[in-house]
Amino acid sequence: MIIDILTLFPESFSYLNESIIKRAKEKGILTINIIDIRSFSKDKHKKCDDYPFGGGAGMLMCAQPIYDAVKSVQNDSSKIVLPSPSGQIFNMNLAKKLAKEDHLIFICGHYEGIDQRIIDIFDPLEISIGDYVLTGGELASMVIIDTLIRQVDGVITKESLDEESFNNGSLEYPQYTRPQNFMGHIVPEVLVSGNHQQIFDWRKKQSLKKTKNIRPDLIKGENK
Ligand code: 6GU
Repeated sequence: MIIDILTLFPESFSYLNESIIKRAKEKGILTINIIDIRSFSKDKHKKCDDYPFGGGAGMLMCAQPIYDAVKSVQNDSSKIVLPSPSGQIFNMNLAKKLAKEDHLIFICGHYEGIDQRIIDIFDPLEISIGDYVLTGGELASMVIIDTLIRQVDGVITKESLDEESFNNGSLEYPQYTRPQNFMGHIVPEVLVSGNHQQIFDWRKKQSLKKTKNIRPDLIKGENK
């Protein structure tokens, strides 16, 4: 998979050089290119923002530099994503769909947003990562990319994916590692019993209990 990230803040993306994403790149499963939108500006001062027509707060990102940046990477198989607080809400299902794409282009908006004509011309998939407002699309892009990369074949083991929160519609059960006694807090007996059926049943029960408590909406299937 190739991911091109178009941004005015290329330095924000160092997180994508760490851990699982780093290994996916090393395995050749993933290529991430960070592209500076400013380098495409035809303005003599490389300006990329301006006041909104009709007035209102803040600045908007101009169409021209974004248009040229998209055109520099777009091909027939590209899917364009625009992280935006007014997009559809991101979830695991959407992450799994995006993980099947060959080429993703992320447009990171900043300031009060981007000129509507970019949306009209490219018809990007607008995705919000939740009901709150971030300063720009950079953090949201990283959240979306981090989530979808884990779903690409070969990035992490199938067992890890099967076990994690949301995959079976519930939150993950509590987990423990050594030592068995930490400051008087003892690991539940069943986990050291060696009885796999009992361990399985305990985990399932804990998972359901936690989900009922914290995310009852998941049990009712409201977020499917
Ligand atoms: Cl994708 N962008 C911004 N700026 N704010 C957000 C968001 C995205 N998702 C939730 N809030």
